[in-house]
Amino acid sequence: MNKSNFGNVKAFALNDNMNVPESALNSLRHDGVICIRQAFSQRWLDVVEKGITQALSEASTDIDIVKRKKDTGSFSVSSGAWMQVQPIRHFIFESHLSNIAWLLLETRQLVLFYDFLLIKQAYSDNAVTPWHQDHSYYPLDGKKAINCWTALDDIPLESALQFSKGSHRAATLHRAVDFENPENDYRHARKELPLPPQDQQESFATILTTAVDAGDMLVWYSYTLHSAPGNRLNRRRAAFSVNWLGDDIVYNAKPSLETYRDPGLVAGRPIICDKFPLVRSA
Ligand SMILES: O=C(O)CCC(=O)C(=O)O
Repeated sequence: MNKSNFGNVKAFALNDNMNVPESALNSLRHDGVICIRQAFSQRWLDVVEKGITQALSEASTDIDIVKRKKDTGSFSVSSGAWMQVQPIRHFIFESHLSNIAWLLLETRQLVLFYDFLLIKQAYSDNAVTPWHQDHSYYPLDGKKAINCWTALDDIPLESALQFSKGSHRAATLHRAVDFENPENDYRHARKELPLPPQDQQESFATILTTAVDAGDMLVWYSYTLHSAPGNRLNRRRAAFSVNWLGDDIVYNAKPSLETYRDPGLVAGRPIICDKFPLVRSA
């Protein structure tokens, strides 16, 4: 593989207030992604693991387990487990996570959008995450949306996420692709939007990546293009992410999954409701 256009995601440590330095925000604005080393201690990771056990034993109502052709390992995704699973609520509402999201979103209102669990089991080699923008899946206008993705296992470069540096700054919104089978047309996709580029050597000037340890957190904007390989390791590769919205976000009623909508939402209005609660305001 030609690695000439690869660089490292900039990494930061928490300060004494369990928050990130101003320089982290500057890098996020510029690159569209940052890494916070050891954002969560083992104590918090244990809380998430307890939540995963409950979510996978069918407490979570929005869960999919998929095995790709030729893989021995499956991959599982679950969204919005916080609504049913107490340890997930505990992590989201009681840890320092929302303080970090508050600072990085530069907002006067912080809204919890959804949590997302992604487990690629050992030898799920073909469980590739195609290049995509998270925003393509959202019926939302506005730019203040971030994904706070915490590694639950040590993830070496060969299984690590990759980001197109600065791609959040282009105004382009791409079409949603199918995570479960990237070769299928995604049923909720907006066909009027362009497909995201998949040829990374040709399409991206610089790809940022980094190996992570359990407890490290990547943060990126919903417009940042990113992808990940399948998991060729002989062990699980899992991550838990929490997606937050800021004060410029309004509902646009465009087609999307049930996960991202609620019957009471009105086009052009903020999305705050029981399903997408306001967590903090200035
Ligand atoms: O962890 C991964 O492989 C992909 C995560 C991702 O792309 C996402 O949560 O949007």
